[in-house]
Amino acid sequence: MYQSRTDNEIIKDFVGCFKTQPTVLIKAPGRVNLIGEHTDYNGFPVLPVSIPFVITVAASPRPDKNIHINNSNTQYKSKSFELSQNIPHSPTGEWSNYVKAAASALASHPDFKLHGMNAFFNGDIPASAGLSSSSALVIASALSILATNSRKMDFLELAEMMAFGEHYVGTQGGGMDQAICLFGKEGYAVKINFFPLRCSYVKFPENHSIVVAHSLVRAAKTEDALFLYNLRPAECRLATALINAIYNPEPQLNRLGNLIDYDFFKSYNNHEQFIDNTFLQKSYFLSDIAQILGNSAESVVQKYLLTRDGVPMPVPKDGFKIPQRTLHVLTEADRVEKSCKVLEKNDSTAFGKLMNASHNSCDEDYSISTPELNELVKIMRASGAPGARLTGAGFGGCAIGLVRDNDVKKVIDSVRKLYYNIYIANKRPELLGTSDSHSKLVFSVKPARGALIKQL
Ligand code: NG1
Repeated sequence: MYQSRTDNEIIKDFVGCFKTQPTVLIKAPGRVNLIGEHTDYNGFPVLPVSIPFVITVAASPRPDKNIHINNSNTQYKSKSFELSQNIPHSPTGEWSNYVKAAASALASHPDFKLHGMNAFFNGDIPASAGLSSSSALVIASALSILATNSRKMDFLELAEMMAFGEHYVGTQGGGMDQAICLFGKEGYAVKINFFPLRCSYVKFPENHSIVVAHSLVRAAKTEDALFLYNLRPAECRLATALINAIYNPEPQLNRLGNLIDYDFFKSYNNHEQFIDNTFLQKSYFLSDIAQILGNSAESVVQKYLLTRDGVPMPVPKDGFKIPQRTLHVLTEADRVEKSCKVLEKNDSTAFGKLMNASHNSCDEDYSISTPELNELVKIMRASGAPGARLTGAGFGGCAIGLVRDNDVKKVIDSVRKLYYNIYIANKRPELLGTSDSHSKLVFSVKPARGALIKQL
């Protein structure tokens, strides 16, 4: 996406396209995750904020079951499809898949008999940047379908439904992005807990902003990063299965987040001790896992390592890094809880330290950082950010810095000079040609409101 247009321009575009007036205008924001990376699908909390970049949709009902979608960005071709529970996928990477994800999920609701809509989309959230443009598109689509059908849905139920619904596009992510898109609040971070979904508000530090800088490495989860991303939930599923086999708890764990309810886990003094005593290898091959689980390698693949299409995921050549991944998830969950406590005291210094520790854990234990993201956080910290880290799935995309308002200009200037003009110009000059001006690559935001539904 990435195109700034006023609401009136979007409404005019809609009229030009569909020769009728829209009845509703929907806005769904992107997000930055302050802390709690890759914890959501493990059932541990996250702490994101909505940002003032949105997908806007103008839409009107149709009497039939067809959904017609157009986009102000001509790169995203117009498309029509019929609303049903089993909408055929467009080729991987096509924007219409995100609209179809929302449409298929809503069409599966037993109480809904939905008709179609005409919808015109515009977005100014940088894509493939870890700023959740994809989930904003899913939520914007879902809200448009609901509003043009005069249907209301509880936001918690909708967020959970769309978190699962987005798996339609092939990712096996958690529920953070859909929930923050609906529950974002100006001036606040949202602590989101899962299974079941719950949201509570934590005040963002006074006189601070978030500087967001794109590393220029695309993190398109429909391309290479899709495999890398899905491997992480898979490693966590394997970790859970190994823990179940080793401790044989009653009942069995569904996910790593269940650990905190079990005495065997509480009996350890710290997470490192639990990891050292539980996982005797640094890296696990399929054959190792199969042996511990008492299964064949083939059945491990079938149970834990299939993609959306039922195809086995490629197995990493150096094995699954189960202890490192588990350590990240457990320590990151603690950092989220500590962050909420220090933010309640408006202690941005302590929060910055937790952000820094989170980045290091994402880099060293979860292996989702890149040299470019590491350089960006180094520059942000050195130029005055009390904390800086990658945000979102990783493997490219954006880094964020927590920055005092008075230092925002200094940090942005440093990133422009030291990152884009020196580091990237020297090390990855091929990336410079691919993007917009620096003003769109590095900017500051404050926590913004969540999704908006406006009847016209
Ligand atoms: P992004 O950064 O939007 O790709 C992904 C997942 C989240 C969460 C984060 C990592 C989706 C839609 N989003 O976000 O659920 O797991 O990675 O914390 O899969």
